[in-house]
Amino acid sequence: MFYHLLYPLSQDVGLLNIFRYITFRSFVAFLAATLISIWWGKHFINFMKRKQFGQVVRDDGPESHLKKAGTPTMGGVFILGSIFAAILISGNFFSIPLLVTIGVTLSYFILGFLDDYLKVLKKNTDGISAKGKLLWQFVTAFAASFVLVHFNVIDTALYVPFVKGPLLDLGIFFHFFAALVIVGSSNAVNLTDGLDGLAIGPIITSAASLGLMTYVAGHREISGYLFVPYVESVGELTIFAAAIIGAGVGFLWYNSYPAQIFMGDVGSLSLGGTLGTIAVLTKNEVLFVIIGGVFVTEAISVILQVASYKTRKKRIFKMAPIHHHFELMGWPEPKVIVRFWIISIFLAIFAVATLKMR
Ligand code: 57M
Repeated sequence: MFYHLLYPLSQDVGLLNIFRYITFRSFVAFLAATLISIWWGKHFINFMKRKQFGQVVRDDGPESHLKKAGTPTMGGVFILGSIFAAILISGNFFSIPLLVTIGVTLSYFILGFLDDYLKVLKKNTDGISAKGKLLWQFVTAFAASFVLVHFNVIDTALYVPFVKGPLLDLGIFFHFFAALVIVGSSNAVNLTDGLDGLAIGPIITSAASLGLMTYVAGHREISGYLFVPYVESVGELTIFAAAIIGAGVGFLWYNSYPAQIFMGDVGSLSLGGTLGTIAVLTKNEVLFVIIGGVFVTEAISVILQVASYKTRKKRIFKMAPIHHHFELMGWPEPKVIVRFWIISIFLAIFAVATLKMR
């Protein structure tokens, strides 16, 4: 809004020229998202408590989780609400990358909201069927990929870390690849969201790392200097990433152990989809496996556990996803959480460092 309303006035009021800069608008988005989410979070938690809309906890999980029953959930409502408010304040809505990323985020937000609504408010613990969720996610991801390629925002080439230029052109298969990244990221974040603050920590580090990638990819000179593919107006996603960090910090204010609220599928599915979409838009799908390494490890632990149990009737981990395995090994919940945060910080820093290793 400020960009569209105030920047044009910069002819007369020179100071308003500052709204031209992505760095300034990203700082405004970060600050706005942080303040809005801290303020909104307090009221949302009280509302969910008054309505007694609390988490239903399955009894087949770790013993320590049973006391979490009734904790308010669906915190993703105010996380994404704060993000969208911050983007409304700072974003340039003439950017196709921004509009497409908002579209994917909104679609997954609605999916997660409906799933949580059925589980938490309607006490129908199953929510939307797994097949129904996957169909919704893939249709959204395919649509986003086709729009981006159709409008020549991105090409269908595959880029990998440490290699200058495209590795190969995926052609029509790029849409399946891009959809797999977006849907996989959404579900991996969803699986990770099983301990207080465990998902939002790596979401913040991933948004910081990807946010830097969007700034570089959207800048003609810097992208050329670093041999990074230039993507027109993808720099507007730096504002989106800054808003995610701000709203994430605001959410963590309440979700830190012992959590006063969980983000719900409305938060994990949408934020995971957003990160995957940003990775596709900056041609960093493979690097995102490193950036989101905690999410990838959690998802792989489930795949391995289910495959092992189905083929050998034996478990590899005490319980999957892997955060439960460490809990059952006797690690206190806060220790599992902070150690996963430390790993995600290192992965994000390493991913940024690869920009110079091409
Ligand atoms: C998403 N949801 C948490 C909360 C959060 C195939 C199988 C691996 C699926 C998986 C599953 O059900 N995943 C669903 C994880 C749940 O959190 C809610 O869900 C939202 C995220 N989608 O926002 O609303 C529980 O997680 C805990 N929690 C916190 N703090 C937080 O900040 O403590 C969440 C956020 C909450 C709360 O207890 O109730 C979840 O764990 O369900 N299934 C599992 O993850 C189960 N694993 C399992 O069955 N493993 C099997 C096989 C299938 C691999 C095995 O190892 O043999 C575990 N989860 C549960 N019970 N609930 C263990 C059993």
